[in-house]
Amino acid sequence: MRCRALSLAVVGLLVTGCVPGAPRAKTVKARLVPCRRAVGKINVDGKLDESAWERAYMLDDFRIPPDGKKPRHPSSAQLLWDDEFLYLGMVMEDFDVFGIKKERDSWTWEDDVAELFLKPSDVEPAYYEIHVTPLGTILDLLFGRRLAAGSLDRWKDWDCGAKVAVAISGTLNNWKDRDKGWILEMAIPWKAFEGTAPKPQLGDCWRFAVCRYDYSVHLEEGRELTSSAPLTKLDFHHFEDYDILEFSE
Ligand SMILES: [Ca+2]
Ligand SMILES: [Ca+2]
Repeated sequence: MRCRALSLAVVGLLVTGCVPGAPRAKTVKARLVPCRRAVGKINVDGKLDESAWERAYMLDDFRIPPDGKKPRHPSSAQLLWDDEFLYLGMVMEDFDVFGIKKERDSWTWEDDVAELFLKPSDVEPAYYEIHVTPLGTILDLLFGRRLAAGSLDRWKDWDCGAKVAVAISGTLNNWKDRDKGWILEMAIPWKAFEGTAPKPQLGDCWRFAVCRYDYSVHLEEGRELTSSAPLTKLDFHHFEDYDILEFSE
């Protein structure tokens, strides 16, 4: 959907009027985040060392909803795009990297997990959720409408077709030592969205959030849930609070 706001090149501003697919009269306040074009090839290998990543906007202010408290284990996320793929790179500090699920579309949120939410339109109710664990296990969901329209099982037929690579710095599933964290590199083909969302054009906007479940013996409460978007509820599906990703040069 077209991004309606003008003069939105300044990152991090609270902007009014940039509403994916919404009538012009409707106003929202959301942060506009540029999704810059990937220049050169990205090898999906778990190393964010391609020059393309250097120009990607860095989201490094993950917070714990709904209070916005700073997490013990910080994260950063970067998004890029080209004609074929949407790319996500994430660096997650984690003293206790944990992941045991191996089956696709299993309950990945019971492991450490990185989650990408994408909502291409404010008019259409459909949105997407893609999880990746430290084992590279994927859960991908296309929701026709928010959760009350059915359990997760209803939406998990969708296959995002992503290329995924994970790199762990530490020892997976050994809680007795202290790990450093893990990195996710992912490329999601635009063809995965065919039928529900047109491939974005320059200037289009999608709502999005990058989120995380992090389990750790080093955390007093045993887990930490964080989001790149300023969620006013502890609910990663509260897309009204997502930031807005603008597909830019
Ligand atoms: Ca790479
Ligand atoms: Ca963890």
